[in-house]
Amino acid sequence: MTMFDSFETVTFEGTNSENPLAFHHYDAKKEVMGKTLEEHLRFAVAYWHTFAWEGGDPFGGSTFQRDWYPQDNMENAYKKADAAFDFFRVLDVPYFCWHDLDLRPDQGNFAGNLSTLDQITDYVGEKMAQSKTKLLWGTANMFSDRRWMSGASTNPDPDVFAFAAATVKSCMDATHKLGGENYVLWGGREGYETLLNTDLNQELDHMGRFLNMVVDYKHKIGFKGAILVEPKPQEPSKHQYDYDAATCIGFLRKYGLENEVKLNLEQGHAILAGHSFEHEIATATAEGMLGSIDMNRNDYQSGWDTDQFPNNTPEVALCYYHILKSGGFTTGGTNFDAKVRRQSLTAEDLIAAHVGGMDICARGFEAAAAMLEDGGLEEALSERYAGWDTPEAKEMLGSDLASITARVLSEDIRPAPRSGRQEILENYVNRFV
Ligand code: XLS
Ligand code: NI
Ligand code: NI
Repeated sequence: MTMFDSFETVTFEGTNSENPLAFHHYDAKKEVMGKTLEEHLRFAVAYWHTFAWEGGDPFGGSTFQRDWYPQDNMENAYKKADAAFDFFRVLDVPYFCWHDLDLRPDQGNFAGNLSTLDQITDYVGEKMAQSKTKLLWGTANMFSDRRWMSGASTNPDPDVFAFAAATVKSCMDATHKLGGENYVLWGGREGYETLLNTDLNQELDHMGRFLNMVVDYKHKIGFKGAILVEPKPQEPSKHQYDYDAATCIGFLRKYGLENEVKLNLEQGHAILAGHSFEHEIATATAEGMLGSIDMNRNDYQSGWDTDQFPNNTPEVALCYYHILKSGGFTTGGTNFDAKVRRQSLTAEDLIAAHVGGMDICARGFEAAAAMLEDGGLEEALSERYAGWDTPEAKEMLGSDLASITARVLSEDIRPAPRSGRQEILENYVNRFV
């Protein structure tokens, strides 16, 4: 018995259906640009928000009271896994993601953590064998326990670095064992509270060295998935080193990892960094470094990482536009790093939240595909940069300031400003969303 077993598997019923637990837009088997929506979008459920988060906030504790609480013992960890796989059945979702700590409680020492992770991932592996749901990515929670309060790989204490190395190794092994398609590192506490007690340079060097060890280990065990880092500017640390996509790309280059590590980008983190999600995605795709996405949304007024389910088609459409334009996901997918609000207590709330998120993504994705097939934005782009197709323009990039100056004088070059046509392009996008 789980809280989800009275629910049938959610099916596509189309936009005329009034059933709140049906897909109105996400038709998993529908073909768009040569692949089904299921194959394009590669949806994943986040174990932490959907099963491990108890509905607490800074002013109050658990509101959800699931029957696998308290989450401090292995018996309830197994119960939670039963519920999770029943939930995956209801959603018919192709993927899920976890942190080690979502699957089983911390044992307070590494040997205990290792053996309980082994036990629970054996169990999860058996569940996966009976289910269609696969592992999109695994990761280590190196931010909740107090041992991580001053960072993991960037901790001033080498013992914490060692504990972090052992923890990541165990989580990579577990991800590999379960056939995971990526391994993610999000550095929630890889940053600082105050520069008064922080040696920035040393911490960044340690983080670069650590990530190199992760990549070496990936090759050693023959893990074929991608290693991904997840940018976020702040929260829980006041400042996080992996601030945004551009910062991460610079970091990866500095430590020689640009061909080994890609990015897992999250909508809410983009907003916290003062960007739009499509800015982050376009920055990564421009460098061929987009790995996967954590789809959610922030409350635009609160300034926190509120991890709500997406519900804005135009925003989502532009994100998938850049993903599709770059060729779509390979190892990555759309993970709902999103949670229901703490008053949303029921099984129905949890299911409906995911159904709505999947529908919004499908709508946005189809709009993106239609825009790309129409080609209007690409045409406008090539027209805007057409001047650079001329031989003189190309030659200039290989020349120097003095010769360019001579040409400006001899040809009496006087630039004629041209419209950027922003509103016309915005109107164009609005025809599709
Ligand atoms: C937190 C992050 C986290 C990562 C995985 O803000 O989004 O959930 O995705 O550690
Ligand atoms: Ni987040
Ligand atoms: Ni995330």
